[in-house]
Amino acid sequence: MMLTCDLCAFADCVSPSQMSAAAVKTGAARPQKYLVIGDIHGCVDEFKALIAKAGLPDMTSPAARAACDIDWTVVHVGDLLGKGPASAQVVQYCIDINAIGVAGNHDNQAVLCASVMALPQYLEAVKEVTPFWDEEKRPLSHRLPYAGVGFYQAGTETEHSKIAKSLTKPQFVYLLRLPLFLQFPSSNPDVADVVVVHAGVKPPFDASSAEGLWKQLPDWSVNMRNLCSDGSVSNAANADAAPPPPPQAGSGSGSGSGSGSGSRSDAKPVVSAWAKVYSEAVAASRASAVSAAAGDAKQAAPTAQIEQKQAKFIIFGHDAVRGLQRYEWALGLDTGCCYGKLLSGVVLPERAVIQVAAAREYSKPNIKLDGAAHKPLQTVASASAAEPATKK
Ligand SMILES: [Mn+2]
Repeated sequence: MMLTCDLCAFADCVSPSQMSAAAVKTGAARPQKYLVIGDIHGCVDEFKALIAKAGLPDMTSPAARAACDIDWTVVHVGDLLGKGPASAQVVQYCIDINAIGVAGNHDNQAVLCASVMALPQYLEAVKEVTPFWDEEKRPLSHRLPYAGVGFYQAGTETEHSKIAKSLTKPQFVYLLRLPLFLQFPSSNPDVADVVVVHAGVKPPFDASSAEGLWKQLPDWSVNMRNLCSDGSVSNAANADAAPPPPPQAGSGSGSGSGSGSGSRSDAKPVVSAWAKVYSEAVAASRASAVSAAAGDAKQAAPTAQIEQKQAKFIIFGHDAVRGLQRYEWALGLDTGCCYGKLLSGVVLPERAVIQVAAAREYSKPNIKLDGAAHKPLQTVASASAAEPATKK
C-alpha cells in the first residue's frame, strides 16, 4: 500500500497518522515504532514540538501510551545539553518519556566536569550506577564510555560546569547509562537493521560482530565527522568549507578515489563525510557480492550472506555544518536547532523525516549554516529522497 506524507513533500515519507491508520486497517498487533531525534542541545520546546508533530501520544502519560495504536519509543542521538536554553529540562524530559539514546560529546563534557568537581549529586549517581565503586577515592569517569571529552580544569567555570551543577542525581544516572551505540534489529526482513551513534564510525564497521563493534574507539563514536583518503579520522566541523589543497603537478592527488597515495607530505588528504564513505562502501560491497554470486553461486553465497547480515543503516548527529545528510546507508540528523535552524527526527521503520523550526537562534554558530541541508525538507526542491536500504 502506497502512502504519501501530509507533513512534507518527500516521496518516501509517510506520516505517522497514516501509518497508524494502516496498522488499524490490517488488524495487526500493535506495531512498535521509533522516533529518532537529532541533536537537541537544550531546545526543550522544539523537542516536545517534534514529538507532537510526529503524531505521538503524550509520552509522559502511561495511559495515553497504552491507548495509542502504536507502541512508540523516542530515541535521541546524543548532545541533549549545551548551547541551548534548557539543558537539564531536556535530560529530565528524556527520563519522563522513557527515551533511550546514545552519549554525545557535550553530554560527556558535563559528566566530566561533574567528576572533576566531585559534585555530590554526581557521586550519588555513580553509587547507583556502580554500587561497588567509591568514586571519591578512585574517580571512575575515565573508565566509563566517556573518552574523547575535552579537558576541564578544576576550579574554572565553563558552560558545561554550569550545566553540571544544574543537573540532579537522576539526570546524572540517565547520562551515565547512555551507551555509545544502540542497535534496532529490523522487524521487516526487507529493511536493514539500524545502528544509532552520536558522531560516527570508522569503516569497516561490522555491527553484527562484538569484535567489530568494539574496534570502534569511543573517541570516534562521539567526535568524528570525516574520513580522510589516507584512512585517518578527522573531527573537523568545516572540512568541506576548507579550500582544497593546491594541485601538485604530476601527483594526481585529490581525485577522491579513496586510494590515498599519500606519498607527498605536503599534499593534504582528501576529506569526506564519513557517512558518505560508509554508505558508498556498503553499496559497493553488496553490489560486488551480488555480481559474484551471479558468476559463481557456490563460491560467493557465503560472501553475500555476510554482507546481508553486516550491513546496517546508521543514524547519527554531531554534524550541524552538513545539516541533514541522506545517504543510502546512513542518515545525519543534526540540523542545527540550537543555531536557530531545525530539529529533525526520523520515524522507523518507515524512515519518514519530520522537522520543526527552532523558535529562535539560541547560540551563535562560529560556522556557516545556511545550506539546503538546513532548510525545511518541503522547500528543498532539488533534494532527492534516498531509497530505503534493503537486505536484499
Ligand atoms: Mn556533538
